[in-house]
Amino acid sequence: MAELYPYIKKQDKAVYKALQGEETRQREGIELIPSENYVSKAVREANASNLTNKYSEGYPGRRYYGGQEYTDIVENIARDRAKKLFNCKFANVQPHAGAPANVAMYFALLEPGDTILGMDLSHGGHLTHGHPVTYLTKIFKFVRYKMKNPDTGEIDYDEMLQVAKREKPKMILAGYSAYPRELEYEKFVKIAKEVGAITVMDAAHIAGLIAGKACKNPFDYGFDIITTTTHKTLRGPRGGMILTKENEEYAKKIDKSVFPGFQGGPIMNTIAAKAVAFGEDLSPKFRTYAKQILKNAKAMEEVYHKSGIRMITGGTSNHLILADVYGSLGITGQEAETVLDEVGITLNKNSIADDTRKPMDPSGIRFGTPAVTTRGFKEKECKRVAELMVDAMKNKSDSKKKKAIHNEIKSLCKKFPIPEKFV
Ligand code: DSN
Repeated sequence: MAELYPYIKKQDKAVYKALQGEETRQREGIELIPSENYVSKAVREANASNLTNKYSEGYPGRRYYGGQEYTDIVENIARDRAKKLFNCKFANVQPHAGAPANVAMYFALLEPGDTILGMDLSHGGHLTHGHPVTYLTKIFKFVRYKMKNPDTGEIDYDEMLQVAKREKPKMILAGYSAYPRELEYEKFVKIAKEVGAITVMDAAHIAGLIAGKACKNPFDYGFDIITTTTHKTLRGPRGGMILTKENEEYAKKIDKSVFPGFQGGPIMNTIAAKAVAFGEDLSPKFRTYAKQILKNAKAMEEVYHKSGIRMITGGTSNHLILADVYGSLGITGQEAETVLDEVGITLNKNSIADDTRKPMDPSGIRFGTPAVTTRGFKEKECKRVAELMVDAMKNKSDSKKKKAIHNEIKSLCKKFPIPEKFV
């Protein structure tokens, strides 16, 4: 293996050893966690750049410290590219991650005590959409809509309308971390208009699919706000972003809420990495990548169908699959995660809709294709990986079989090394 971190190697053996181990893990294993991906060397260079030395509180042209001639350039590039990618008027690229982006967005647009209508958490919603373990529930009132039927996945828009009329939410939230279907954004907007609510899409999982035109853009259907992380399908550094379609008042409130409301100095090296990633995302190659993610997920869906494994919503129309392995194979989500780890496949256990098992050992597994598609996998390889997954789960105690599967996974990874550049 080429020497990756020569300075760390000389100075700090303990950290070096861990980074090298992680390098091997990433190279030799298959990454199916649907919220993970690989970034280009250019994005990594920007993220490790000299901007880590700089404080830049404020926004371009309006900073609290001197020496901002280059940080302003970088932040403006990131903002302009983000606006182009999502076809909107305003972008705040300073949120440190997805959760802080959502928190800043709530406080920008709502008052304490206001009501937010979001997806039932067990049906695919996210912690920051009002899980009782978060402090957000001490400040705002969260009310819920659900899927009509977890086996088909259609959202119950009639229920959404009823709850909206009854509860008068100030905000209607779409966007989920474990929901494998496209959304009918026009229905959200219609209901929001009826009750005077703001529409927000938490697009963290599918932002790259929207930017790459493989999924619909909520702004085209009248959504007001999109929040997202930048490190999933967008293939950028770990970070967050808030986009506003056209309402300048919302955008101003969001800027004030991110800084000084919630954050101090922006992480300018990460903002440079966001700029570089968004530059890559604007390339025609990125559109091909986004479409291939969907085709690869469909190829895996086919294998799960054939194997008789229940998938929540019946399959997938995006990058991820949520499979009820406990109901179908009698293996818990935790057991499946562990056995797949043993054969070099990383994914996560996940609760399924209305799960009767506990979150730390739920009935399901969640997996997706963004990272393997970056690696160059097409339908053929994804189908094979799905077959190997099913084989491993069915033979969880057969060490000989698991060794053979692990060897096949390793040789597949060798054939498809992690790429260094995307444009
Ligand atoms: N942790 C992210 C995910 O895996 O979906 C969401 O926060």
